[in-house]
Amino acid sequence: MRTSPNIIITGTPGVGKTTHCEQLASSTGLTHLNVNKVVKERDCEDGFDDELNSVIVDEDKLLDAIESDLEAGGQIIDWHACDMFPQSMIDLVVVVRCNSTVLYDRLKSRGYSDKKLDENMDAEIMEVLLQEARDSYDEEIVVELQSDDLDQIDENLERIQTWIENWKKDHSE
Ligand code: DAT
Repeated sequence: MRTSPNIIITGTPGVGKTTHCEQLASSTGLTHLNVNKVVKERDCEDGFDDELNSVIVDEDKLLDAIESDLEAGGQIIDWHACDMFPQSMIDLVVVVRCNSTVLYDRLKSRGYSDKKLDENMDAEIMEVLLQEARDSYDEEIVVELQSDDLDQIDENLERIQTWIENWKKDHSE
């Protein structure tokens, strides 16, 4: 049994996943599992999508690479998809959301191509990641948190930290 929870922080690129994960890892001692890094370091790439200018991930390889970490628990998973992780290994799914105008500016400043920018804007407006989370996990463990400004980050972090403390209390022997 895990003594520390596994949490997915998901959402459209640019909403603030990595910012949340880094701060949570430093305040809670849990591990920031940056899937982007794992994909590169553990050779989980399965080609390149030229149109989207992004790596195609071999999900089986990725799952093999992180299986022991998930079993150990205490992982904060930072990834723009959530349906590949086994339900039994996940305790909380946070879908980070962002206002379209704010998100547009963040993605533009990353130098995204028009196509990539449009696709991501559409995904956020159509709530693609929120729907994926709701389709893949029990609704009680899926939480939607807004991340337009710094105050909201603080509020979100406080909520998640409290949730982690309660989870640990509930799961201690
Ligand atoms: P993601 O990991 O979802 O791609 P990120 O954490 O890298 O997103 O954040 C993208 C940029 O936006 C980065 O420069 C930090 C900034 N940012 C994220 N959330 C924010 C917030 N709530 N308020 C202000 N800036 C934020």
